[in-house]
Amino acid sequence: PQPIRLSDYRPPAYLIDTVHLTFDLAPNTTRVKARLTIRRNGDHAEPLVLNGEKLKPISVAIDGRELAEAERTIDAEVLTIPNPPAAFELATEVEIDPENNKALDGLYMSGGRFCTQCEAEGFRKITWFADRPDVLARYTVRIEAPKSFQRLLSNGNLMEAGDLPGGRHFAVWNDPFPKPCYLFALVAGELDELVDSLVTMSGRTIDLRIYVDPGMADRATYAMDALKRSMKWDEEAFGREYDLDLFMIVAVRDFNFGAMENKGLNIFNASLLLADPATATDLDYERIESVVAHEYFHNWTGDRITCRDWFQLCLKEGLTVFRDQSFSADMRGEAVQRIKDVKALRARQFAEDQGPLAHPVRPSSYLKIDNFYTATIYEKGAEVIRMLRTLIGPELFRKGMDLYFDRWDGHATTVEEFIRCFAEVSGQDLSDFFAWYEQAGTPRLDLKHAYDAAARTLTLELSQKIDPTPGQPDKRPLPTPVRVGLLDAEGRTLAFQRDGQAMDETVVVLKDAKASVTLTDVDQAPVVSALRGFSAPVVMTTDAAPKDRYVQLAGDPDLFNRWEAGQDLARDLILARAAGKPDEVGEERYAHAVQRALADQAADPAFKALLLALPSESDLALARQPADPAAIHAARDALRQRLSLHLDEDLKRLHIGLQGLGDFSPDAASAGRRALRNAALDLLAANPRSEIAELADGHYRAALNMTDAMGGLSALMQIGGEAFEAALADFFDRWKSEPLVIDKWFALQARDPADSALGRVLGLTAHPAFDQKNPNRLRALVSTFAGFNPARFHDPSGAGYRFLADQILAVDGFNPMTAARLVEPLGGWRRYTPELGALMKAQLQRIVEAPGLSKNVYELASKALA
Ligand code: B3K
Ligand code: ZN
Repeated sequence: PQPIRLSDYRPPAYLIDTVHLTFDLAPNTTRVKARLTIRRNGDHAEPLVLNGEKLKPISVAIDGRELAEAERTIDAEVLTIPNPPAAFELATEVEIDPENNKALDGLYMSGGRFCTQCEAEGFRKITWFADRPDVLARYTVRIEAPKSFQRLLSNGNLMEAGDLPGGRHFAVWNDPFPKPCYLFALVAGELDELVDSLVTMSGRTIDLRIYVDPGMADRATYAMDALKRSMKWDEEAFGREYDLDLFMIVAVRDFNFGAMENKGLNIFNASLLLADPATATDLDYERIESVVAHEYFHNWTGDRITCRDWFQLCLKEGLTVFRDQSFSADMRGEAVQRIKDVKALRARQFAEDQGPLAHPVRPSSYLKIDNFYTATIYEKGAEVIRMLRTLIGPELFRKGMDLYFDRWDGHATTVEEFIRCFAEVSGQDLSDFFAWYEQAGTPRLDLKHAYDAAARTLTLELSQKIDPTPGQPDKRPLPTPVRVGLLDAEGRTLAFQRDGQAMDETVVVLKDAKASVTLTDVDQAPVVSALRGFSAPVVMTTDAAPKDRYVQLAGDPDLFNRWEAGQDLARDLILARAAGKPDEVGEERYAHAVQRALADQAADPAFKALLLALPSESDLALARQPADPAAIHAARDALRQRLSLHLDEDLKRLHIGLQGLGDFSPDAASAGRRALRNAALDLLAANPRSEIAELADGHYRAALNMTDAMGGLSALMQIGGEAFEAALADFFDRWKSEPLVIDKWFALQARDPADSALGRVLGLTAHPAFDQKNPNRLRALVSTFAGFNPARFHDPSGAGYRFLADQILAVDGFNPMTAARLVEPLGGWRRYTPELGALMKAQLQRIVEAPGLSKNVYELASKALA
């Protein structure tokens, strides 16, 4: 297969100004009529080529005249019309089969309802169209269906609705804002409605509606609340007001990813929309809040201003993630949010960036764009924007955003044009900065410090290095902002001067491969607190002694670095033990420091919960190679046991003291207390004694909400045995009619590191509730196992790898997009011991050689092998 390249971009040969669609909905035989007003773009004699896949042609007419077969050609991918007029109306009719569309791309059915997913290239499975993001049109959509499909929804405003003969009805929608076809949406079916409204900053009243499965409207109240807060926040933080009179969200059960920002009609995976205390955890609430915000924020960064081509994906995704992270920080506290975002970045993006699937934030070629909805484009894309704001400052950043909105509203544009806005408002040359978009790989930054007591100066020597990544052997230095503060031996802020200015904190920008900065007026040999707030997405090494980390863990005013110091200490201790050189004294000292940090009355419980969690096994596997997952697991467990013993009294006290009283509230403070209480139980379970087994069982049985129920169940899982089996059975029985809760039941077992768990996981594919066709269920078992259970996934027999490959190949037969998203865990094969690496590689080879493989899976599996 031939890759598509950024350098091959050409403006569209024809533009489409208006689109009239008529849907006659039927599960197996939906008819789609399209009337497109088309005009030639520039002076040329090129044919009109429209995308169309899996469409049964009924008719093709230009300006009312049906085209003869010789006047057009139709193949499996395109409709071609040579020599069309300069401006004309194209009328087509096709038939499609939504019910048998198990790829969940285009128009398909979920739970007996019609729904769509068009990004990136699903619209071509609905009708013939220029399926590219730089063709913007105004849409009018008429939907006709039997009345059993109660709600008929599409983008924009409802113009007309009514009855038709034969028990049928119709609705007509008009979207006044020009949009690319990937933002088209249609939903039809029986749905309950939650209604609310919001008055915008200019005094307009917006009608807000969330549609969910019958009986579930109560579970949408939190999403509605998050939507209203998002709308207000975007007005305050970015001056962005909502534009249509109506904003709708629909929840569906079968969805390939999280949610979709279709104009005025967002479609969500039900798992990211529905919540109540009994069925959703605090983490679910947190994700719902952030994804509702993310999709809403796309209205400006994505919909009003969209991407010229799919290489520019980060233009809308990185920016919108940056916006949703900023929103969540305002809702839930900056430090805690930042720590969580960085943990996710390291877990997903760093692994990607250091392996065969590494690609730049703006890639330059692809086979299937669906494969590029990655942590690099989303999360690293957001980090790049965050650095931009750090480099030019928040005021100029906001000015640049205003200019961007002003200049590009209603258009499809590029990352260059976006960056140009900030260069203009700041007067800075940002051409070097642009390399962050073009260069893959995680920079490695090293910091050395030298204090001169006589001169009272501190010299910081910074250097950076980026390893080669596929297709990019040589790297240039990247302008990297490093936020730095100094602490005295007691952890108090130590003021200093830079360029004659007194300050507590400064941003050193490392522009070249090396830089040296001298701070003056430094009273004593300081502890250097560098890369505060994780000011750049790099791996940093320093010459700091462990004692400096202890000072930071005890009191760095930068809470990110306070947490990071604990992680660094724990990582070194675990890796030393995994290498057969345990540092028992260091482990005791660490446990003692954590104990003191826990005792800090001023600290936020959510922060303390994060402090209690050791670096993840995958994080540790990245830190030293070749990685031996079994040794890492055992070493991490040993440190957990030591912490558990050392903190026994404290943990028990926390567990009792934080017991929730009164009604459940999903707010951040309450969630933080639950998080700390469950983290305490989790750590207690690392050192199982009968009293702890009873405590965990009691915790599970007394749980009044899903957060605590899962906390109890997961502690019982660590302990194992009959109490766990009984609770697991009880949980299934209690929740068997709630698909989102049963997903948790599968995911929990997939995470079980016990030796016996591999057999259980393999067996669960035969469970009557397992369903490969439902992406949530599939991911609950398969992705959780491959991504979050390194001890069992990397079983020396290779059975874990074989299991993953079996699932990929089976799912690829009907849903290539979702199958491809399962490939990544095998991509790390070079990082593991040679024995494991060979077994992983063998499964990748088996995948690549499988007959009839999709382009999606082929692209990732072949790159992973290369
Ligand atoms: N834009 C969608 C993702 C679509 C994925 C297509 N393969 C959701 C989001 O990022 O908001
Ligand atoms: Zn997005």
